[in-house]
Amino acid sequence: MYNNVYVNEWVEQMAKMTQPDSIVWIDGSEEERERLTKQALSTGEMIELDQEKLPGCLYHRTAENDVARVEHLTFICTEHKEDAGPINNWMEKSAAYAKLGTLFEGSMKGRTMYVIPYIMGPAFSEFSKVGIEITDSIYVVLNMRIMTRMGKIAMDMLGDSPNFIKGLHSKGEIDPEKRYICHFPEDNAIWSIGSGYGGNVLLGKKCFALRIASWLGRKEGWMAEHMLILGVESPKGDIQYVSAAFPSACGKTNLAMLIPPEKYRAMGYKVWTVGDDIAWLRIGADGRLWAVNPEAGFFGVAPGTSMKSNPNALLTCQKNTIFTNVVVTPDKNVWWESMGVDAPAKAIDWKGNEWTPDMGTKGAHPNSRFTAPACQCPCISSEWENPAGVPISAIVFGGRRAKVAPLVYQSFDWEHGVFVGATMASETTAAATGAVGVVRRDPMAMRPFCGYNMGEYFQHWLEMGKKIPNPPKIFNVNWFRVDENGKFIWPGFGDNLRVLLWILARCNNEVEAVESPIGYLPKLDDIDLEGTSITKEVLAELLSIDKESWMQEVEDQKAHLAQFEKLPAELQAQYEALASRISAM
Ligand code: OXD
Ligand code: MN
Repeated sequence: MYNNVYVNEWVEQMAKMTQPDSIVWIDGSEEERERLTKQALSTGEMIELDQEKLPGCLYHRTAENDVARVEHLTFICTEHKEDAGPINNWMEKSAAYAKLGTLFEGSMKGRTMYVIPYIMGPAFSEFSKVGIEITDSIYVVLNMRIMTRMGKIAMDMLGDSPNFIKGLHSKGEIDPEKRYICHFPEDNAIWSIGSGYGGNVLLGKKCFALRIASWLGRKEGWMAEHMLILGVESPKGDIQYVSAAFPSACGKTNLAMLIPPEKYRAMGYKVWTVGDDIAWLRIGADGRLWAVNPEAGFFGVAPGTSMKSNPNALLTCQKNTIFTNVVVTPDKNVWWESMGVDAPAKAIDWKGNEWTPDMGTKGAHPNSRFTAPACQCPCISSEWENPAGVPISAIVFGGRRAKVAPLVYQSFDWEHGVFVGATMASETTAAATGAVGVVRRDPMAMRPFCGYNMGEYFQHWLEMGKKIPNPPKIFNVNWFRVDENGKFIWPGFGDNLRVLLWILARCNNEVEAVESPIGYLPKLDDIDLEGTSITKEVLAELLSIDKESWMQEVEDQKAHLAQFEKLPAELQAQYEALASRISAM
């Protein structure tokens, strides 16, 4: 037990409801890690991997019915529906407590309750906040050790304050019919039951650092965003920081860990990772917007991660990593689809069954993951734990658009940039189930993660813009335009640095731009193509704006914006201005 009476009282109440056999207070020590690991290995909850090849690495398999975030079972629970808004699932607060209360009643009987104090953000930073997660899963404890700063340090930061986020998790029966991920932003509380999968149960991540934090950010004048943060170091040694929001499956982790093309490496350019998923942003004393990564680890998707697509991610997870739902080889190594190495002749798949590559089934679940400490990343920024954060020069939005969006454009100003973010969209790919090419609007990539009414969220963005004396410039990128054969035109990956350099040149007022109906476009000479197979003509194609496609885009945006009864008037005006610029083309 720790000394904080508010924590102790709450833990006692939760224990009364869930009735665990015992309570373990997590301190974050090495001795504790060893003890819990041993215990998890003895019950089979974790499997030890080859400790020579993968020192400190463990493996876990979730239930087959429990492999991803469950948006349809995720709720914002407030007193009034309008506070959750039109996009979120809503449950009335007391009804939600009652409904989940019956599921939590006695759910930890025969189990141990672990109490995990943790910090989101660097310890003792002005940005940072403390949470306590109660869980009956050792897997959760071991993952939270990687993803957050946890244990005694969090209680030292909390002191005797009542200001902590109360997270309650129980695996319950791992039954999709009895699975709920509920957020109570009015009470700083999260209740999650019936799942053992990361995004639903590592409550510091999506539940706290995005849903609850976005609510707190609005109340307290800061922002919690689904954004990577990276630094670009020039040959002169100065570093400028960019934050970027893309929907899932658009390459956020890859961009955060970008390796510059050969030519740029030779010149001395470097890219440094501050974060790959979440940014907390505040206005600094110097009038700029500053950001921290609230997390301490990466919870990355394994399939597709290779020495070609993202060597830095692969190198990050060579030790002290928890792998979930990938393939385990007979010599206790890991494998996944598109890892860039041959499939093992015979192995155990994510379901725990014998598997051979010719079976026609995937060995690793498409959403299988690695949980790895950020400090192990070869390109981790020296500033990643700076309590003051890093100053953001540019905010970048983006998505997968086969035709409509150009490679890059700059918004006219902050307000227009908020409109660009609010109408952001991505098209479904053949890799996902369902129809191909369906446009899903995902404002600021926050559709599944905004903890309150999205109309008010847009308003908050507008208010922040008025309060930041020297705001970042806002851009939109699209790495995914295709040619008439459906092939990507832009090479992507490391070559995306060429676009980032134009973005930074614009922030530094070093290059002019071409005004277009949708925003400022690069001049053809201002994106360096040397070392690529892209010609000026192809670049012109990548930057072209097709009137017909944009007429359709504007129509689609209209329907999207119409669902927000609290849409700020500024965004409606931005919409009308865009529509008339397009029709005048
Ligand atoms: C994630 C997600 O896991 O956005 O980061 O789904
Ligand atoms: Mn994410």
